[in-house]
Amino acid sequence: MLYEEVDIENARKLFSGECNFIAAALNENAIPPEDSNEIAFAGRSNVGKSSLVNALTNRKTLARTSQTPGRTRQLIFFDLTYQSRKLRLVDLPGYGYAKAPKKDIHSWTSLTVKYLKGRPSLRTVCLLVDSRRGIGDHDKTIMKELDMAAVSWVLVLTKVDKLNNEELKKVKEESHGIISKHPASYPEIMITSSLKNDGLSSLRTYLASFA
Ligand SMILES: Nc1nc2c(ncn2[C@@H]2O[C@H](COP(=O)(O)OP(=O)(O)OP(=O)(O)O)[C@@H](O)[C@H]2O)c(=O)[nH]1
Ligand SMILES: [Mg+2]
Repeated sequence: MLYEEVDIENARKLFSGECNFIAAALNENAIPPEDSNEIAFAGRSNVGKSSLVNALTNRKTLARTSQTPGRTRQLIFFDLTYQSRKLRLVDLPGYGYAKAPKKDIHSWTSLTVKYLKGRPSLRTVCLLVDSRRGIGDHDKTIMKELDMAAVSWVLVLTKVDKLNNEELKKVKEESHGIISKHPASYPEIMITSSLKNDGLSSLRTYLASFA
């Protein structure tokens, strides 16, 4: 096997290995100790964070999903284990959904922001953007915050099953133009559909490199 094939196979094994719920944190005290490398899933409410965690791990009901924005209210920690390799996945509450919406980052839960900025075991943040909407102002604010906190992140476009080729090309170009200005961003964009399982193997392979 080529090196690349070995990486893909190892990632597949890790993500289909054991996956255990560790904690649901509503306050700082409930955040588990930093005993493994972590990957967090961030983005607007309803963008598909919980669905992506389920699709990556091939489990339909691991993380709770909903058609109504604001489903995930806590920081949810899951541990993936395969042989001696471990990776912790963190499903975050979404931003941009509030009865009285504020445009700035303060409308996101302060616990989430505190977590993202002060977690040395956090290896990277998957920043999810709905491919139909493209990158919005709120996403740009988060990108700047992550850059300033020197937390690396990767842009993940979601729900690409809803786009035709032309629309996909356009959002990819626009997104590349934006992320290229951000020093903490991974230079490649992950193009995904949790519904159709598109792009999941590449994303798993990238994330498994942090295990
Ligand atoms: N067509 C399509 N729909 C999707 C996809 N991923 C998620 N959805 C739908 O989008 C809605 C929101 O999904 P969630 O995974 O709950 O979104 P979330 O980002 O976790 O939302 P919050 O927890 O509220 O922040 C659900 O109705 C999902 O079925 C996808 O790849 N394609
Ligand atoms: Mg959710």
